[in-house]
This record gives sequence, structure tokens and C-alpha cells, in this order.
Amino acid sequence: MDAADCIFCKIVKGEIPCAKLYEDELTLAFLDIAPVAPGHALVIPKAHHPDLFALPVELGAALLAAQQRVGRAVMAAMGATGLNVQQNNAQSAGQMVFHAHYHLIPRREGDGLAL
Ligand code: IU
Repeated sequence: MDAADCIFCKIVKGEIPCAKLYEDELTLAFLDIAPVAPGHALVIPKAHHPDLFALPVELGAALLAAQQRVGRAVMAAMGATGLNVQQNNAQSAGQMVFHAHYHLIPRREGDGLAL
């Protein structure tokens, strides 16, 4: 799939709406439309890279900074005591959207989530 058909590229361009949490020059974060926990957020690069292995290493610092910023915010907003960062590559690993992204999943003691 190229960028023209990519749903996350359409979100970046504003062609499809999202519940935006954060953006900067290189990254965007929004709430997952099918959250596994309240506050489940996605952090993505604005540029189209299909998965982790295609990400330019230089983009890693910007993505990490966004994960830290958004992760702290969703934890505070949800009263969470923990946070999982999940990142899937290829269909066999559960990837459904082929534009690299990080799941930020707020956790609480005894929330019963099995990830
Ligand atoms: P995955 O790692 O590729 O499996 O995750 C894709 C996620 O993108 C999944 O949790 C979807 O609920 C989420 N998502 C979304 O937030 N908005 C969309 O328009 C679409 C998928 I399509």
C-alpha cells in the first residue's frame, strides 16, 4: 500500500477526522477508534513509512519525544498508574494499518487487560 491509499496519511492530511491529542512538525497523536482501554492513543510519523523497519533512525527521537509527552498526558487524564507501548509489524504480528505507529495504552492495577 502506498501513501495515496493509506488511512493514516489521510488522517495526517485532515481528509479523515481523528480525535487529535498532539502534533508537531514530524508526528501526530490521536485516540484509537477501537480502544482496548480508555485513553488508548496512537503516535505516528506524519510521513508514510510502512513499519518500524522502514522508519528513518533520525525520526526515532521525534517519535520517542511524542510518546513521552502523549504518554504522560493520557496517564494523567485517565488516572493510570502504568502504560504499555505496543508496536506491531506485519500481519502475522497483528499489524492492520501499514503506516508505522505506536499504541500507548494506559494501565491500572487489576484492570484485567491481557495484551
Ligand atoms: P495495528 O497495530 O495496525 O493492528 O493497529 C491499528 C490501529 O489503528 C487499531 O488499533 C485501530 O483501531 C486503529 N485505527 C484507528 O484508530 N483509526 C482508523 O481509522 C483505523 C484504525 I482503519
